[in-house]
Order: sequence, then structure tokens, then C-alpha cells
Amino acid sequence: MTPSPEEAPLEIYGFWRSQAMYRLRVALKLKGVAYAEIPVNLDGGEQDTPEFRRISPMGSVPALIADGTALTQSLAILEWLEETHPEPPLLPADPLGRARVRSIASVVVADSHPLIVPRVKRYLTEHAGFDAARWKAWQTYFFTAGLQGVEARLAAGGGTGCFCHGDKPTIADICLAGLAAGAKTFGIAVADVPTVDRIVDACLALPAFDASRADRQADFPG
Ligand SMILES: N[C@@H](CCC(=O)N[C@@H](CS)C(=O)NCC(=O)O)C(=O)O
Repeated sequence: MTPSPEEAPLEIYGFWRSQAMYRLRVALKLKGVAYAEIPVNLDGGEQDTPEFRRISPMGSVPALIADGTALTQSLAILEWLEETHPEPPLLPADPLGRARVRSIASVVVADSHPLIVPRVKRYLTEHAGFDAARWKAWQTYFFTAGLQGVEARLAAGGGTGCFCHGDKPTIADICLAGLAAGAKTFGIAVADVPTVDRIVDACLALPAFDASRADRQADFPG
């Protein structure tokens, strides 16, 4: 049977290792929204084809197709999802709590993750003389700065509970777990982040987070 438009899964261009795609996978699963992931091989340069650039002008995943419109930028898509599928909420009800959650998420999404994506590696390798060791040191620095930065925020209180804000997962947990997963994928261990470690463990115990792991995706190369 052909599904009606309402039932058709959302289409999202993604990549198994993408932290930004991971955020969407978790949120969609937590909210029970069906989606189909269309792999874009970032290691094979598929993000730079003219066809994909028409969908995502920055050549980045995720790109979600909603009513024929391509949406990019994971945080914007998470907010769209929250507005279109409010249950269960992934933002707190109070404005201060919402700001705190968005602030923690932004440490990851705006201040950490953009520095360690393939296009940055490509530029540093091709134009700044980076070899594998310098890239690893760069990655380690920014994963560490991000995770230790979030640790400081969480350890200072202000709403930290079983999760980053209270006892239910929010957008902050989704972004944090993605950063921690990225560090693990690249074999980078970050010390002295006990609150982050505790919260990431709590996230990974939830099926939505576990099923979103890079190594559980259809395009994971093994
Ligand atoms: N700020 C964007 C970042 C998107 C992004 O850079 N995604 C990475 C994968 S995690 C990507 O597609 N990179 C392609 C490249 O660097 O060439 C978001 O949150 O969606």
C-alpha cells in the first residue's frame, strides 16, 4: 500500500559518522517520527556534487526535505521538529530553562563541532601543511574544549539532573551525546568530565540514542 503523504517518512540526507545527523536521528526516534536516511558519502566527496549542493548549499548533512523544502542546519531542524511534533518535548517549558538548554547545545553545535568537520580538515591539510598528527592534535583540542566546557556548565548546577537539564533528555543531551560519540569514533579520550560521562551513559541507555549510533547505520562501512 502506498502511504499517504502524512504517513510517508521524512527524507533526510545524512552520513553514518555525522554528529549533526546523529542529533536528528535521536530526536526523531524520541518523538516517534518515521524517517528515511539517504546516505551522502562524505569520505567520497558526494557533498560537493552540484546535485547535492542544490539541496545543501554548504555541502553539509543533514538536509531534511519537508513539504518539498530542503531544511539544513541541525539545530534549526531540531527546533522545527519541536514545533511540528511537540511530544515528548525536547525543550523545557520555562524560558530560562530553554535558554540554558539552547546554550549548552550551542557550545557543541556552534563552538566545537564546526571546527572538526571534513571541510576544515581538508583546508588545513591542503593549505596549512597539516599532517595526520597535527590534525589529531587539533581534533583532540576541540573535542576536549567542548566536552570540558559543557562539564563546567553542568557541574555548576543551574538545573543539571539525571540529564543536562532535569530528568528528561533535551536538545542539550542530544548534542552532547553526539559530541561524545564523535570523540569515541576518532579514538579521542577526554579526561575529567565526570558529569558529562554520567549523562552520556544515561543517554546511551535509551533506545533512541543507542539506535542512532554511527556503527548501527546502514552506510557504516564496518
Ligand atoms: N552546523 C551544521 C553542521 C553540518 C556539518 O558540517 N555536517 C558535517 C557532517 S557532521 C558535514 O556534512 N560536513 C561536510 C564537509 O565538511 O565536507 C549543522 O549543525 O547541521
